[in-house]
Amino acid sequence: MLRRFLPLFLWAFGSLGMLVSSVLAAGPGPQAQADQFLELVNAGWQALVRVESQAQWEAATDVKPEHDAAAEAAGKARAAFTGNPMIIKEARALLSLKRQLRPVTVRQLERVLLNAAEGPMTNPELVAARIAAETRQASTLNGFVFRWQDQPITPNQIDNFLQTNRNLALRQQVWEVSKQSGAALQPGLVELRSLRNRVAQELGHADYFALQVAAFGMTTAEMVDLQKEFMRELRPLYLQLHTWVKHELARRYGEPVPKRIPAHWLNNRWSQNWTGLIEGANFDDRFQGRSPEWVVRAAEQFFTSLGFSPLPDTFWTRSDLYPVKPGEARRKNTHASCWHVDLDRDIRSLMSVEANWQWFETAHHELGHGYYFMAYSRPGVPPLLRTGANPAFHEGMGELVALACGQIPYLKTVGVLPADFQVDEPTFLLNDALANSVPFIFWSSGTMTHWEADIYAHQLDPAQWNARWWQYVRDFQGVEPPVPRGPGLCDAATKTHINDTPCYYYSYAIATVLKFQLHEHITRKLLHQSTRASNYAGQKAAGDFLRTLMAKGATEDWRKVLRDATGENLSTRAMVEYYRPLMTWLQEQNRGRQIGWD
Ligand code: X8Z
Ligand code: ZN
Repeated sequence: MLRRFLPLFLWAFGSLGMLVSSVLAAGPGPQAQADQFLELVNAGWQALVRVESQAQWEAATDVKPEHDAAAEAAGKARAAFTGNPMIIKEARALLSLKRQLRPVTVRQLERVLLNAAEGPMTNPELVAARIAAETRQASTLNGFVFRWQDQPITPNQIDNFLQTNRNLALRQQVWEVSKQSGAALQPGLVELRSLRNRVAQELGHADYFALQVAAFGMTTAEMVDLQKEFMRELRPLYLQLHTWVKHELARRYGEPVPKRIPAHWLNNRWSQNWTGLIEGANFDDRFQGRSPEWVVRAAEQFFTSLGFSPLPDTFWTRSDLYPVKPGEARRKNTHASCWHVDLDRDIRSLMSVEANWQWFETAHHELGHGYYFMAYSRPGVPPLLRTGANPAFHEGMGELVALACGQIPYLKTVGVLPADFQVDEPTFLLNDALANSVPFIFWSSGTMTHWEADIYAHQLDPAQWNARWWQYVRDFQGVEPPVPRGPGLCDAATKTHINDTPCYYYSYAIATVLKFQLHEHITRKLLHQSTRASNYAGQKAAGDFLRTLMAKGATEDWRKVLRDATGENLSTRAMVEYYRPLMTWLQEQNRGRQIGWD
């Protein structure tokens, strides 16, 4: 195994030794020293990311012990370079002279330290233990087989069942099946909580949550406060939606109106998106007769019609886009993702696309990442800064495209809806708010962010994890489990990101807020269209705007990127404005009903 990495190691450490000794011997000024140092670190970073991503790709698309072992070895190889004490020392020394350095140099040096903090080789045993535990957890997650009535059932089958079946007793069974993986994942998560925190503390971060929010230039308290602010500003709309939905579902299931919504009444395993509630806005049957391949090609076409180039050929030959075929023994990760394997043109997506609405939106979201990768993979952006302005910008691009591809005039252009399709504005807006945006904020800013802050930053005892999880689901989302969930379960861990993308989920909340700001700017200022009935197809001005924003990568502060693009700071203003007609409609519908659950 190590033979595979040996040439890379020899090159990286040989160069590093020579470089550090030359920098330490009083030589050129700080900028020239930094340029020389960063030339080496950028090259090493790109080479090692490629090797590690390739190994992780194999482990995620074909779960096998030998692939886990290779991913673990590659993770250690990367950390041996990025977390090397010589690199940390040099980056710190140069940053102490930051006033003499160009801003883009400072940004790269700060990134070097953030990367180092993920695997600081000042404590090699700790880093090795973390990488091994991460690999084991990924393997348990990716290889988990859910079972219902003694038969395996895939996540797609669970989702499709909850989307279509109206029998509450069966829904409850399937909902409980969807929680099976939590108990299997809890021991690994307990171990990882401690290892991730200790790794982050090695370079002086308070805990792993603090390390992740440092990529936004924020503290944990600032990030949690921002999420609370989102919820404060959107609460009136959420309470109206919640009230309308519980009355609607009580009618559907012939049950009394509850205070909080039982989780198995909703179609999503975590109640994060409230889909399938509005008859006139269910587009699943519009995909009958179409293939999964058509769905992914349609997502590419969204971008080419805006003037972007087609995806590289290797996207189509190397991606893993469709469910494992029946009878095939291979197990793969079933959550959608997009990968920038070589920080250049090797872009791949891992999905399980079927021809339905959910995968149509998800495929657009994933290609949002893919086109962001391509936009900043250019000579002007050093590999260390080939990432989003912050992680939420990456997700925001995916979410913006998912929003744009769901607008009725666009769907008519691409043939998903017939030209004479009619839907009235409240119905469209109601479905959009429920399925894509408003309950999602109370899940992402509320339950996910607060629970992860509790376990990482506030050291919540594992005996309390499940109770705290459901307390947040009740308090933030107004949802409750159909049956009590005991402390031996770990329902949070059934969510992919809790395991493999920790302390990240607030990025999706920010992305949701951001998508409305970008969408409003594009539709009003550039396309002179209605924000609620727009059509991006063929609009090069929208493509140019997005390309300019994305091509920056992480070379500028995200606050400046946002202000330069839209003229305003991060704000729920555009989101509240988008749903304003819906708020009026809901207040009318809910007249005389008790609003909210308290
Ligand atoms: O995980 C995703 C993407 C991949 S970055 C499919 N999303 C979040 C989720 O599914 O929980 C998109 C929005 C929320
Ligand atoms: Zn994403």
